[in-house]
Amino acid sequence: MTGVVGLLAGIRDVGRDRRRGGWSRFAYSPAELTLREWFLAEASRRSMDVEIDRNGLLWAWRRGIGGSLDDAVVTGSHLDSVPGGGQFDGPLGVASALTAVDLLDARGVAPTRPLAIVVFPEEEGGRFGEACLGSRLLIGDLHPDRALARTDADGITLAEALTAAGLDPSRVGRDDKTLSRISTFVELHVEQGRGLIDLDRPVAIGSSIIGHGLWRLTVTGQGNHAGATLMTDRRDPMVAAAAIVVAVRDTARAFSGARATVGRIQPTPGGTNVIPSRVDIWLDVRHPIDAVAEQIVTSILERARPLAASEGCEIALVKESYGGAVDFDQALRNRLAAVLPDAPHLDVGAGHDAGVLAERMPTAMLFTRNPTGVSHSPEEGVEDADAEAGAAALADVLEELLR
Ligand code: HGY
Ligand code: MN
Ligand code: MN
Repeated sequence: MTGVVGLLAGIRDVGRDRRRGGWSRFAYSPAELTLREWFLAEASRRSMDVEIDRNGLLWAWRRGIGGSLDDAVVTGSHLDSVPGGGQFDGPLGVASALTAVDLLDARGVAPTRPLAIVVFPEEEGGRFGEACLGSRLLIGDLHPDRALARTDADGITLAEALTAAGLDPSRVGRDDKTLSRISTFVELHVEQGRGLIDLDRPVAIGSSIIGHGLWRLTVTGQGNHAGATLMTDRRDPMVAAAAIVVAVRDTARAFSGARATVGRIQPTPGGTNVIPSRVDIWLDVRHPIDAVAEQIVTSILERARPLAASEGCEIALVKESYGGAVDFDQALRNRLAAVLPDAPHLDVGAGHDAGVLAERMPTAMLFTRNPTGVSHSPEEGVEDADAEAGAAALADVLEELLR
């Protein structure tokens, strides 16, 4: 097998998660480090100059005339995953970018401008809790000290993970030199909804991304013994947390277009025969309008406080990460539409590094049909023919942008 399907087949067993099912490829974990090496090897095989920048982003360059790296057209995506995720969220964009380079070579396209593929670390925030960490460090949207101090579930900091991966944490931060090289960024990604199924098309162009925030809500009560503590003597944060999770769902239902999810809940200490002393709930709240996303969280807090109080518990809320709503550059979208006239335009509910870079340069997205419409799950899928169609569409777009 060649093309996208062949490339993805070559990494299919990297990071399989036997406990959860699906794939768990956390940033700078052995699985993702293996994928990073895979990418660098595949790019080198295509005579691309590879480098790892100060923020841990991987770059593969086809230099322009005279070896120039300026005014570059850049494509790429991420390799890290959510816990127990699918195999296409991220890697499909990277494999499609490598295949698009092959297609441009086969067409004899000899661009005068540089072409690059970039791989962003920690797009999911699955290990350190900051979504789009790599791209946000690149543009200076995330302070290095905050990022480096973030810890994973084992208490390992990003600084320690970077050091273990052979990178220098002291160099992390806004990188205007790298940003100045990029004139346009286009990311291909698996669609994470049903848009293309319902429209019966293989590839779409991105219109917008809704705003996406992560908050940590901590419920504090009284830790105690599960057997020796009478029901009348308890201040159980797990009971309060359960009521709050339902309130999160009810609040979101009251705001049209809102999404609110509790996918992660963590009792401390977490013993089977222990009433927890605290429970952490992570809120993933999204809305097309940033101010409304904030309003939703305020409403959740207003409901949560009395629910906690009725169990003799208290709550505290910390905003962990926020990516604003994005409308992709209209002029660039028009150029893509001219190249791909049959491609529908989709508003998407998932966050992407392209949404972060959109703050600093014209960016666009392409989406490849997912026949299940399910993502962040092993059920995420892409048909072989659609995978190759997506790479061909990306090659068409890159050829146009490189003119
Ligand atoms: O969560 C998201 O929207 C993306 O998959 N990181
Ligand atoms: Mn994802
Ligand atoms: Mn993704």
